[in-house]
Amino acid sequence: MRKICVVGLGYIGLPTAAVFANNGWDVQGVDINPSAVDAINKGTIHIEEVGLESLVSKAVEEGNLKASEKVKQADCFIISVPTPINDEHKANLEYVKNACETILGVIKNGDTVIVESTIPPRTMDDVIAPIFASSKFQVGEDIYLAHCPERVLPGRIVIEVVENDRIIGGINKASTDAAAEIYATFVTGKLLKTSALSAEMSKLMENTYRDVNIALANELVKISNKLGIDALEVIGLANHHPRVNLHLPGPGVGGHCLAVDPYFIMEKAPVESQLISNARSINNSMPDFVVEQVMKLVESQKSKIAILGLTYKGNIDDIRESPAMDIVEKLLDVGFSLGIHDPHVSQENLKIKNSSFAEAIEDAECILVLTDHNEFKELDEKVIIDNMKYPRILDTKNCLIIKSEEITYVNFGNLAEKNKFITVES
Ligand code: SAJ
Repeated sequence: MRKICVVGLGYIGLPTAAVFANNGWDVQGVDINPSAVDAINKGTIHIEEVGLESLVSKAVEEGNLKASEKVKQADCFIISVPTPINDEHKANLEYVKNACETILGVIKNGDTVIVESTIPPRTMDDVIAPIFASSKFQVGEDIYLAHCPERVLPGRIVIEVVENDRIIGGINKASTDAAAEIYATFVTGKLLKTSALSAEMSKLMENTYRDVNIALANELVKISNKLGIDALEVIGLANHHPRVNLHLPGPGVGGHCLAVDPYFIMEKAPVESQLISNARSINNSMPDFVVEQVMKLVESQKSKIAILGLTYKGNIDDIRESPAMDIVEKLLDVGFSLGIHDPHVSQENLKIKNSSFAEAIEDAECILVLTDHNEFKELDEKVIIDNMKYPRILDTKNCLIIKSEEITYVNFGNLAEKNKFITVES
């Protein structure tokens, strides 16, 4: 049985390890977090992902998946550790470099090292290859190196890791072929063979494409607000064109991918990446824009606002880079008092209080919807009318269905129109 060692057992590494283990590989999972290692060895998981627990417990039970804190000898190594950005918006490659250094201690002739972590362009050639070149091995001849970025969507990881087409970018042809042969053991999508450099850039451009297009939709909202146009209607109409796909506006762009990956390109070519950089600024400006709109809907800067949703998108529990968290801070800085409700986020992950819906809206002058969780689509309108000071809603995700005319419903389509008509009762 061939051996594979997966370094980093997070949202990507653990599903990858489990899928390999269920497809004929002897898998060693490695993580620096002892409680993750412990949980996995018991056949349980430390993260939330649909279908993952049964995959892990089957693999552990059959003896094909073991976790530890140390890298062990294997025929293939997969690096799936985080590459966060620092305060200067530069990629922090320390985790990836450390993983390479530890692999260097056990690697042997004929082995393959695959980096799945998202990395800035040229990282394989300029950072990773030199680490292995410092050993006794000829890189690309004795050992093989490839970048094979993942493109899975949280909530569908277990399915997409198998079914999605996969980019396989070796630092030379022998490396590409070696990595492709490894993924061929379970990927049912196409294996797209290329260079490491093209693989790095393609991954970054996929997420940058979305970030730039979301910025365009957000800019449309600001323009429409100024000119008295319904931006959401315009998007609907324009998208009837067979070759147009305007994205959806929102309170900003969050998550660890779209809000991060464009910076990896900007870091390497700052002068050339003007559009990408502007798109980042536009999306980063949305929390301020939302706060400005809230100010127009309330009586004073000490009013109570009810926040619905903290996660970076709907129906997940992830608050990383979430614009909602940013908006909460900005509203608190202004002096508003907040009632906060997010049924997907547990209190232990928050410094602020996560209340029930009823408690959050009690006496509030405005509900501010920041995430499109399914639970928010049909709210109890009577509870809103009976318990709020003024029944007003600003829905930045355009996800609510409001029937009652007693409730003032504002979204990014009717912002300009509603702002004109709202008067504060004394
Ligand atoms: N958003 C909008 N308007 C839209 C679409 C999204 O404002 O029209 C916002 C969301 O609310 C959220 C953010 O963008 O704040 C990102 O959400 P997302 O669902 O687009 O992306 P992620 O970050 O959950 O996952 C992405 C995916 N990439 C693409 O769809 C190109 C996924 O396939 C990648 O694997 C993942 O990034 C990654 O790891 O790179």
